[in-house]
Amino acid sequence: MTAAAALAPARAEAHGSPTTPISRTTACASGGQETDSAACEAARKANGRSFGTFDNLRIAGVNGKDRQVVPDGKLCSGGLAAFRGLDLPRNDFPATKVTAGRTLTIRYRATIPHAGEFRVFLTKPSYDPSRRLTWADLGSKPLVAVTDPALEDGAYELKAKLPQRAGRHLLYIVWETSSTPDTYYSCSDLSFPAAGTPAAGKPAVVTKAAKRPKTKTTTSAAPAIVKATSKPSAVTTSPAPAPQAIQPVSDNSQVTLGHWIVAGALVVGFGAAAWAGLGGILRRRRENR
Ligand SMILES: [Cu+2]
Repeated sequence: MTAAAALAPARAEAHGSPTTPISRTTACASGGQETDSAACEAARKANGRSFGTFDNLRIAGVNGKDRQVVPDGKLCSGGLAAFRGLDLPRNDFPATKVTAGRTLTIRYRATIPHAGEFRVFLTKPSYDPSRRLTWADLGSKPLVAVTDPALEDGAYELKAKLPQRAGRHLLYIVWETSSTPDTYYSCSDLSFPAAGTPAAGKPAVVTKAAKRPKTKTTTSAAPAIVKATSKPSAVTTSPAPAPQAIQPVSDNSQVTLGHWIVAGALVVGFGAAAWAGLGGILRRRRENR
């Protein structure tokens, strides 16, 4: 890789999003993993423009006032136009199969690590997946809040014990960084066994899940991602709530101070390396032609 490639703007704009359980941005947004799913296609259509990159759903200057800044019905997009398709109340976004009573290991991929606090919310039992997510759906307290968790293989690891739930739910993660002005938001779709399913880990869980149209499970130890391939029965276009005042939000093009520092360090580092190895690089480039 050349110094110029390493300094490409895309790097400086990269930050993070959960990959387990897979978030809607990780699934559908640019650089995502399940972008061909029907939900992602519908989300892209509703978005009316291409998605922002999957790790870049962030708002500057929130300072913990999530509920005042992010409007009800727009929690999954953070109210950002570049992600609004993710607010669609659909039951077929790629979801992760989970079990109540078990501890879920969350992997929050950090394309650029930042110090800060993660607040993990789970929708209440009353949550209706055919309606847009609101703050009231999440209750007042997070399942867990963790400051500066360990970074393992490029992802922050968080653990949350899951309370009793049935069917589709959302895990909403707020990452309020302290080393930049930004707060990151994400929706991860969860699929609990339907109500009345026997206890955790029994084969009945699999049987029940098989009722879902054409599910597909991964073979890794990570929770399986449920991929609904049929058309959803849920309404996909319920109107958004009345617009609310929202503070100016960051856009994809914004590069905050913390990232300038990262970019600056890269410039200095690569500058020194380039200076030291200039002769060698030039020779190699000639040989490569
Ligand atoms: Cu960042």
